[in-house]
Amino acid sequence: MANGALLFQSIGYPLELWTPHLSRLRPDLDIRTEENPGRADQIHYCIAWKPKPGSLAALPALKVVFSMGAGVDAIVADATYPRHVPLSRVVDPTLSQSMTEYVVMSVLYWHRRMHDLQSLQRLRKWRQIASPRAENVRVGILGFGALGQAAATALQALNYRLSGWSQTPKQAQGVTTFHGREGLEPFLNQADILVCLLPLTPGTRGILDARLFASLPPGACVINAARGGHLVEDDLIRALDSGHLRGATLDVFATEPLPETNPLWVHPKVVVTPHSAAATDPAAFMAHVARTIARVDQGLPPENLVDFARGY
Ligand code: NDP
Ligand code: OXD
Repeated sequence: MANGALLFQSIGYPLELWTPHLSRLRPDLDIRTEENPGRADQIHYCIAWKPKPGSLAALPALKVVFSMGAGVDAIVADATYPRHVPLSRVVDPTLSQSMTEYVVMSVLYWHRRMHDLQSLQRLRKWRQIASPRAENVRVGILGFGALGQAAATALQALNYRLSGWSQTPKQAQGVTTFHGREGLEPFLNQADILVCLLPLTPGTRGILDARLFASLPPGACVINAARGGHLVEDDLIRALDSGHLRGATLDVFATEPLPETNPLWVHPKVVVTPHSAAATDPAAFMAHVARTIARVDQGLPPENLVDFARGY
């Protein structure tokens, strides 16, 4: 019998999609929900996505918090988060695969002028549009971590010219790497298609702004699959309307769901998707939770720990 309960908190998804996977792996685990949390001092593990501020601080016996997503900004933003409790995030091949699919789809869409071809189809116009060869298209990945590196590997197989930007120096075969603030400008200057896969932290909030867009080559395209807080929406609209940027694919927004009145919905150079680039796979996530609980029971540290000083 596990000597502590697990609480599902504010996950925003139907629980029945998730709990059976964990119950199968750990039938002994006392799984509780927000509706019936029981005694707070019995809860050792908590699964959270966008927890109410203060709610984790109210659990005095917590050993680990599991973020249901790769991005932990909504959890780390809670100033009352009990920092002595390790926060474990999702790093998983199924998530990397989904994000890779989204990034490859979006890069090909802008590279192969799909947006223009669809406009021509609506006008019943038979006109061919040439695209450069992939080896002449420079794709820059802003945030060269678990997801960025997985996407880069797939894009390399299609012959794109890859670069990556990270906080610390990185080496990756066939990828030109840049890091830190001083590496940002040269990285941007050579990115025909920019893919944002950064975590949202005080250092990256609002990074996709007028200054950054001005540093991209004319005709560049932007793909944001990270967080809406990275993007200054008005700056993007201005850069698109001026013709400096050719197009944008946006999966994430400052306000989600994207309000009906938001001009991005109908902008002729924007593709909107509803935060669906890469969803956490319930079976894979619960396998990670069960594995981590087993590790903690053996006195080992949890996997995929968030560094609170860095914020990701
Ligand atoms: P990682 O932590 O593995 O990678 C983050 C990368 O960003 C690292 O390379 C890191 O540098 C870099 N980075 C962070 N801060 C800075 C900075 N200030 N300057 C330069 N580089 C920086 O994260 P993941 O790849 O797992 O996930 C990335 C994000 O994708 C998540 O935080 C989440 O917001 C988003 N996401 C979106 C989904 C969707 O459906 N739209 C689904 C899943 C995730 P270094 O390597 O040096 O630490
Ligand atoms: C995540 C997400 O961070 O789904 O995993 O956005």
